[in-house]
Amino acid sequence: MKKILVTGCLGQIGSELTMKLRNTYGNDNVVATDIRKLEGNEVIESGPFEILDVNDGKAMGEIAKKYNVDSVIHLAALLSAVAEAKPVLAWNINMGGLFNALEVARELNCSFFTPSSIGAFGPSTPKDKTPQDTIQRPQTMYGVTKVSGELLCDYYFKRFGVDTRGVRFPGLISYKTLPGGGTTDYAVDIYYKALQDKKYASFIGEGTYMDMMYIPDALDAIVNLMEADGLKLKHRNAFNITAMSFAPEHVAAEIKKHIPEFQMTYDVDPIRQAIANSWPNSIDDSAAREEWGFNPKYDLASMTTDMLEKLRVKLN
Ligand code: AKB
Repeated sequence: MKKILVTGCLGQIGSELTMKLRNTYGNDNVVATDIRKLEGNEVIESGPFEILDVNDGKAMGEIAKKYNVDSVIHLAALLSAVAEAKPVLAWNINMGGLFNALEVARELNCSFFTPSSIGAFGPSTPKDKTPQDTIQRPQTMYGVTKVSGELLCDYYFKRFGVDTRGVRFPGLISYKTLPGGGTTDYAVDIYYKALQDKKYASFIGEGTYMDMMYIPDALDAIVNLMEADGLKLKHRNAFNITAMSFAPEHVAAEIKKHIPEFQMTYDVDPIRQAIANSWPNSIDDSAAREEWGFNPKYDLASMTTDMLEKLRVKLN
């Protein structure tokens, strides 16, 4: 990667990935785009930025040509709970945006990354140690767009030779930018509430296991996969990756080690609970480890220590 176009640069992944890429590849070599502009935001201030609606394929192509990009990292998408509330919009943004981004990559011969998700699995998928290659019959609009996206990226590689790559992200936990509209967001909210109110009502019920990952491991995964030797990749577009699997009570217990007075209760949201119930408890990421050396650093304990330390500074 030398000149990179990022879509959705102000989202949970984009806001941190853009800064990491600029530190690695140079500020001018990472073109950040988003549908909105946030004055004073470091992503907008530190390098090239363009307003872009990913449904406008022509505008995307023009920006890519203007900066002569050789890589596209397409992040703009709606997350699972919002997608369930607005399925038509989710289809249009998640599929239309991806199609436009793939077309730009094809036309300009760019390498390409876009994330899939554990949401690409469904209730008939094996729940524990979910294999890399398995049944994918999701029953959410988010899941439908994620499976379709995986297939579309495979198609662009096989049919047009576009160097498409991707991972199935678990829930991502970060302190800089809130995720907004996901099923796994409780695992971010809980840290804020623990520090602010010493209590949290979880919208996901006790005993509901989902895969999770701290954002530094997710960012490393993107860069390492993009820099990996393409000849060693057998799966390319939908690598299972995970760093930990836990239920709400486990993260609460870990937070209590730092904030003994913290209390968690439950106020389960039936829609997000149903989505969580249809996802795996834990996925098998051995293909990513074997094919490109995926190796996350953070577990629940080290992530909790770091999250609380960083958030304390941010909230003060
Ligand atoms: C969501 O909860 O929608 C996302 C995801 C796991 O894809 N965090």
